[in-house]
Amino acid sequence: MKQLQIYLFLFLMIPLAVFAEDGSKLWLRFPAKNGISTSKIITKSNSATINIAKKELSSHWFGSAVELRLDPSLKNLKDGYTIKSVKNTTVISSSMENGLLYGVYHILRLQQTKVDLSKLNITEKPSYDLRFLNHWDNLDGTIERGYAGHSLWKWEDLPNKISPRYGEYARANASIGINATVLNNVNASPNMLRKDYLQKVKVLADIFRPYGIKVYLSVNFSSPKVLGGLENSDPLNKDVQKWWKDKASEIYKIIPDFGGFLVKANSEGQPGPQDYGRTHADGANMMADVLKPYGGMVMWRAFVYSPSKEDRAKQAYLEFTPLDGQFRENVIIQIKNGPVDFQPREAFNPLFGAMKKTPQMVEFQITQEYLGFSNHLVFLAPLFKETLDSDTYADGKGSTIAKLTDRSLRPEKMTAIAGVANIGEDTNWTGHHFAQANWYAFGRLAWNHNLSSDQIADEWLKMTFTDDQKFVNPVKKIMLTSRETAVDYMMPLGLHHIFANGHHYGPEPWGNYKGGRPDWSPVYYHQADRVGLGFDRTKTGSNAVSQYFSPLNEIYGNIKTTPENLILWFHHVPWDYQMKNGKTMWNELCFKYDSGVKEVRNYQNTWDSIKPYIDAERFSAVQGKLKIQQEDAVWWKDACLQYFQTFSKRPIPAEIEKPVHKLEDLKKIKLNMGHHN
Ligand code: GCV
Repeated sequence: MKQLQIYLFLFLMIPLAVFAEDGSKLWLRFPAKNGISTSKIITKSNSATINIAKKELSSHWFGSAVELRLDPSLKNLKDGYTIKSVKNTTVISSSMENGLLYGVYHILRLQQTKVDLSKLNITEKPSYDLRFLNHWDNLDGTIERGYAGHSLWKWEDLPNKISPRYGEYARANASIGINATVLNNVNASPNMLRKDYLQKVKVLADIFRPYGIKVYLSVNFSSPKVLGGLENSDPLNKDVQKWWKDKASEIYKIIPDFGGFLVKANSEGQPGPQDYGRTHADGANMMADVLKPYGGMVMWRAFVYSPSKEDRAKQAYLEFTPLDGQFRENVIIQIKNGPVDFQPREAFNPLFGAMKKTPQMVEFQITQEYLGFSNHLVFLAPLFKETLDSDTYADGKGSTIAKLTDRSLRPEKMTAIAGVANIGEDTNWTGHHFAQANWYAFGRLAWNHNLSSDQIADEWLKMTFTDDQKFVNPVKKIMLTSRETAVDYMMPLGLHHIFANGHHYGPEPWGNYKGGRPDWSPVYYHQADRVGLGFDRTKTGSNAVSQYFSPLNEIYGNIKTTPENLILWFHHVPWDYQMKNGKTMWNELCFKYDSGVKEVRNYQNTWDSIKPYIDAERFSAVQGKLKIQQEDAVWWKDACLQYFQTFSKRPIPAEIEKPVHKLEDLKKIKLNMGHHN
């Protein structure tokens, strides 16, 4: 009897388990056809990629007949495509098979978001040739700055045991046009290039290939010495050059379409050419030369800063601009959006546009190292767009970072964009259900940087949850304001890097790690004193403003013309400085922190009100995360205002919620989240 009960129980549970809304399906919730007769699919092509396209259509497409047409005359669209309604057929054309697959995902998205499918006339050309995810995954399965569990890549099991998630990962990326992936951490283990690991990488490359995704690796500059037993890794040493040449030949024998290397060199303790008195160009070019015969490329990161007296925000520019024109054709400089490090808000990196002869690409961080990990709901499309739409004035007015990096303003060369992935082995891939939207948004913007944040949020919500406007409208509002809200409760008015040491989760504006590097201490960045708050980067200070093209150098150099959302980034502002709304800087700071907290509470109320429209499981998961976010916002506000008050000596305005924590108690919090800086 007991056994029967157990069987019955199991029997009843199975359907529930199968249909549990655990987020594992991401935005890929195309309705299943379940026996409904399939639409006609016409194509002359036959390949693994086309088979995937056909399978997606036969499983999920309810519309008219579809023709997949390879058309060499569309070469100028690269892996873009056209979609046209011709009589009763939807014709997808591209000069490349990947393009046809992207076209299929496009019409499935239109179907899912209930767009009229009868008169389609669409032309899509990607903004960037290479649309990268960068995984900071270590070979031991941990992920640097990963908040969604361990790595997807099961190096111990490979090459023999294959996780079904490798294919699901490739499919999700293809559905948004991501076509390149760097599998391992930029703090790279030399072992990544060992023969046994390359055999494992090959298995992943084989799975990703039909989805149009190429594999790249981060490499450790000291590999010849550490792995090859050479005396050094000097890029001008012939033995070192030969080692890399042989390694490239070995890699391409195993993975013929291998993409190339991503390199973090002479940065945060990583080895690099400067260890031997050589330049970044010497190092990058040596690697570029060995990859060139195979069509491979080098992405050389500009995230460098040494423990010098110079303002950290100036260093990448100082090191890289003198090297302009010295890099090989197949080198591209990969530059973080801001000059410090993925802060909630930074001025854009002045290196963009400043190297006129060298291709440059943007690196964004999708994983929320500085934005509440996978606990806070922060939709990043507005942050990405803020950078891309920034006018550098490098080639005159209108020289936005988007137009410089997609090379619409400069002679054609390869173009790329990268996002540091937020993906792990968590069932829902990204920890927070809404963090999936950041993976999605990055992919969509890499494909088309002209899309609006609104459109991306709208698509994603409809695909991931429901198209019921009673859900979409209020929740979209949360998404679109969420980044500014996080800035308000963490670091308003241009404050930056006042995070707790190491893990970067909570506030630690009092952090002053004597003996360590000054630029790893929050007090270095906020410079609070009796007079005021903020980092003077004008002529009287570090003069970082001089790295911007005119008129930005003058605009940022003048406190009156600096946008107020960056005022503490560029200026040391007196506590009583009058802001545009008439408040003193101190009072404005108080109101900003307070409004951040209030906004999160509004999000909670909104979220509670949409309960009827979505599944209980994801509803309560997000509800729980919002609760944490609200508590964290209060923590940020109480810590920062009470700490800065010890300098401002001014009262917190009466209209503002009184602090609920004591500063001494907050100073004692030490989260055990590890990490070095
Ligand atoms: C991969 C920041 C992060 C580091 C990261 C580094 C980088 O400093 O805290 O974890 O290392 O950026 O981008 O190289």
